[in-house]
Amino acid sequence: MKKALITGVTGQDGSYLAELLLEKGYEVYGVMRRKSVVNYGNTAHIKDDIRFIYADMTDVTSLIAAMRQSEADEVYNLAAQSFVATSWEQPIATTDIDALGVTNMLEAIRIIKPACRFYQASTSEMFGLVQEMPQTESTPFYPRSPYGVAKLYGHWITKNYRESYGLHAGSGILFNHESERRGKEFVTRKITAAAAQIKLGAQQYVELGNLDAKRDWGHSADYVRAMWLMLQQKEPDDYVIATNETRTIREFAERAFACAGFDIRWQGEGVNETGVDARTGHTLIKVNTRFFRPAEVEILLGNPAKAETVLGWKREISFSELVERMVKHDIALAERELKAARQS
Ligand code: NAP
Ligand code: F7E
Repeated sequence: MKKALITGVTGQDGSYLAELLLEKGYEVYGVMRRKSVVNYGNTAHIKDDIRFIYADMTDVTSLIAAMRQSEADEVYNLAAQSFVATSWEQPIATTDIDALGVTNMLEAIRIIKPACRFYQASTSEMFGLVQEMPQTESTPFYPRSPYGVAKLYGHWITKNYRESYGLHAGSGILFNHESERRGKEFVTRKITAAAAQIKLGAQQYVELGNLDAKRDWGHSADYVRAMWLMLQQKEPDDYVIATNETRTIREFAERAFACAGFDIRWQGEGVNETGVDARTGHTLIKVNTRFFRPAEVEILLGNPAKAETVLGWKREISFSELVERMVKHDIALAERELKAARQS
């Protein structure tokens, strides 16, 4: 039985990856941070199948202990301060976790079990101010946030340990991927949760930032398969995982609100732009500059040709299915929450 250690197991990707590895018969160990109230996050439904180890990416001693305890054959380093907007508010913590944390994990592997295979969660945010379209493994990097800069360090240190020590270490350069388990601060989930609340009359409108930004969105369940495939290859390497489709935030909102039964029409321009329901005339979307970023990544579009050819990876969940699944899930969740509130 293979043993895997997942950092960030309680997050969106960690939970889908844990499910996948459990299905494949792995013994799954998950790194969890100590909190004042125990919270299994997205792994609550499989918590009894995961062997949790308390550790923190900023504490190498705890990662060495996690390696010693798990004797992992594969480590998936998914832990991160992953919200780009927060990286301007907490640049040092973001750097400690997302940059130095990677070296901490690599050192723990090098000291305890150098034969262990290592996956690093790199990101399309490293392309930032994009230098070519679409982005591939050879596109030059130009990060635009403390998060992007920290992740670029993680990317390079992974490559460096591969070349210096011969570790089986590789990075997945993953473009945005969402799901029913996405954190509610990210724009997709913020929109689908709001559409559900508005449908049930629990909220009037949602405020968003830059509607013109374009993203290449896939589903997390598809993307964790690529992580696993990467560690099954004889030679370690870096791969872009993306859909080769890009859409604006405006388009995502139109689609999500349509799934909830609304028909969004846009009025006004810039910070005065609003999304109005054509049937009722109600304003459902407003722009608030509070959600603008100090520097923006205007467009991302990834070409996954290498992953498709070498790994045989293919995404299975389309953009429209992704949005529909998220909206349906959030409507059902909102209904349950409203019912519980009425009963209490
Ligand atoms: P997520 O839902 O925000 O999960 C992040 C995880 O990291 C959580 O389990 C969190 O634990 C853990 N964590 C944070 N700080 C930690 C620390 N100091 N020590 C140990 N654990 C810590 O993120 P995700 O969307 O699943 O993304 C997974 C990884 O892929 C991240 O590295 C992210 O940067 C990267 N990535 C994501 C995307 C995307 O579109 N989703 C794209 C490219 C790359 P708590 O529960 O304690 O907070
Ligand atoms: O923003 C714009 C915002 O926060 C997407 C992380 O998983 O993917 C994610 O980072 C876009 C940006 O994700 C709002 O300005 C407009 O242009 O959903 P997001 P992100 O910053 O792309 C990458 C690949 C990662 O690696 C990260 O870990 O949407 N936007 N209005 C808004 N964004 C938010 N959050 N909220 C708004 O109201």
